[in-house]
This record gives sequence, C-alpha cells and structure tokens, in this order.
Amino acid sequence: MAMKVLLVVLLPVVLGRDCKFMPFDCSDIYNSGEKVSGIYTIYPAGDVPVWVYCHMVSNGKDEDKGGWTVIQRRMDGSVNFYRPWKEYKRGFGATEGEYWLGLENMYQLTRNRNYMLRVDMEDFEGRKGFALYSSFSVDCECSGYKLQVSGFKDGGAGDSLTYHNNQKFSTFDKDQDPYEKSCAKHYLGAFWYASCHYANPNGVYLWGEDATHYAIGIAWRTWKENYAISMKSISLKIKSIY
Ligand SMILES: [Ca+2]
Repeated sequence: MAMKVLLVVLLPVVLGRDCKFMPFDCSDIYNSGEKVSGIYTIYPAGDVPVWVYCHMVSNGKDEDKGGWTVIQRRMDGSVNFYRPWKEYKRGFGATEGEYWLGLENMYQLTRNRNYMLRVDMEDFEGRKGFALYSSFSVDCECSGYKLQVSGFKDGGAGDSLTYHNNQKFSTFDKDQDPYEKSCAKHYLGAFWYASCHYANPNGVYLWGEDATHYAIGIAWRTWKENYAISMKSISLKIKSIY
C-alpha cells in the first residue's frame, strides 16, 4: 500500500523531468548542442523559469568556449540601474539588452555548482579588455549576498574586483558596506561596495568621460586609472566548471 502511494506521488515528478529539458544554466544549453548566442530559459531554482542571455561564442581557448550565463550587462544606457534592494534581489531589465539577473538567482546558481567569472568591457574609443576569475559565488541573503571571488587572470583590464571580495551587497535603500556613509548613494549604483569601489558596473551610464560628479560612472579603476571614464559596455558572465 505504501509503495502504491509513493508511486502515485512520484510518477508525475519523474515523468515530468524525463519529458522536459530543464537546463540549470547556459553551460547545459551549450552542451546540449546550442551554439548560438541569444536568449534562453534556465532553471536555477527548481521549476521557476528564468530568461537569460547565453554567450555561446568560442574562440578555441578553454575559458573562452561558449556556455556563459550573463548575469549583468550594460551596453547603451537604456535601463536605469539605480534601483532598490528588492529589484537587485529579483533582477530587472531586458534580457536582449541591459539587465541584472538578480542576486537570488546568482545565489541559486553558485551554491549548486562551481563557477568562474569573466568581465568584458569596452570604452568609447573601441578598446576592449577583460578580467577573468577562476572562482565566483554569491552567498545567501542571510549573509547579505556576500561576494566570493578569487583566482584573477588578466585580460588587459586589470583586477578591480578582488578589492570587493567578501563584501555584502548594498543598494541605496540597504547599506551593508563598511563605509561610514552609503556607497550606493554616493556613487549612484548598487554593488558589493567596500569603502567604496574599484569597480562600479551598476553605476550611471555616462556616455564616456565626465568628471562632473566623482566616480559615479561605470568605472573599472585598474584599466582606466581614472574614475571619470565610464565604459561603453560591460558584462559579467559566469560559467560552471566541471
Ligand atoms: Ca555604510
């Protein structure tokens, strides 16, 4: 009798899993044979679908092969990134353009698999650079979505992220940084601020160089050594390591 009940309960679950491809991240999609970059659905937390941009381009090197899950992207200033905690928690923006995947999704992804992180950026003169980190994860909300990042490898942009390692995430309505005031309010973004930043990828889209307000743009300190220079584009993408 007990076995019968168990079967009735479990059968739809087992069958449902068998019938539907539910990729956990873009690596699963890449490994299933999809090699075209674009918008896909992933399931980082059970049955809840999450739309995401998958970067599938490969140029031969191991770390550059496809299957990258884009967790943050700026490219044209079309989306306002000065948003409150609840938005940074759940995610916002347009998957085909500028967006933030959401801290809870990042936590769900990185608690289950080991990830590396690649940050790509381009300035308004067309120069490109990147930074690679062999390990990236985001802790639970109960730890303030603390950032864990390590294993820097230079792609010309230098290391502006290790400074933010082990910091909690802060928004203008939730100050969790060690600075006496609010970094998010001072630098008009939201990030794993310390006191306060070397990188401000969620700062104001400034269309180039603008020193009117100090360090509020999309800065990457180790590349530009000038907080007035804001990127034309920047993206943070993660890939699971097997
Ligand atoms: Ca503070």
